[in-house]
Amino acid sequence: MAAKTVEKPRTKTAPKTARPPLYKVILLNDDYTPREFVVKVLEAVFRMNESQAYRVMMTAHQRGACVIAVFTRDIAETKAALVMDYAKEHGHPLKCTAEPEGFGGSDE
Ligand code: TYC
Repeated sequence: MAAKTVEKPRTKTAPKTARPPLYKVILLNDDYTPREFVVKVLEAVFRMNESQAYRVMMTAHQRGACVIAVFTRDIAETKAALVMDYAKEHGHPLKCTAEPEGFGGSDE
């Protein structure tokens, strides 16, 4: 009987490409910034439609804060700064921060 060469099954391993850490952009509530202004800023900076922006604004209004979206660090920080600059220009104390995602999460 002819010898058979047994081929080792090749297990395909997906190349591991490191993903950049993500940052949450968080909208904070305050007692002074008008609701309509918050909605306008969210529409402009995060390209939300009015109902999406309204929902995010109301969540921050009722719970104190709301995660608007998640981006890489540069984009998150730039968008948070845009929100604050725009608010400042209009004399509103609106606050928006960028913070690393995942700390304290249960599924890491
Ligand atoms: N609380 C504000 C008001 O009653 C509205 C507001 C909502 C402000 C969300 C900030 O992130 C905010 N006028």
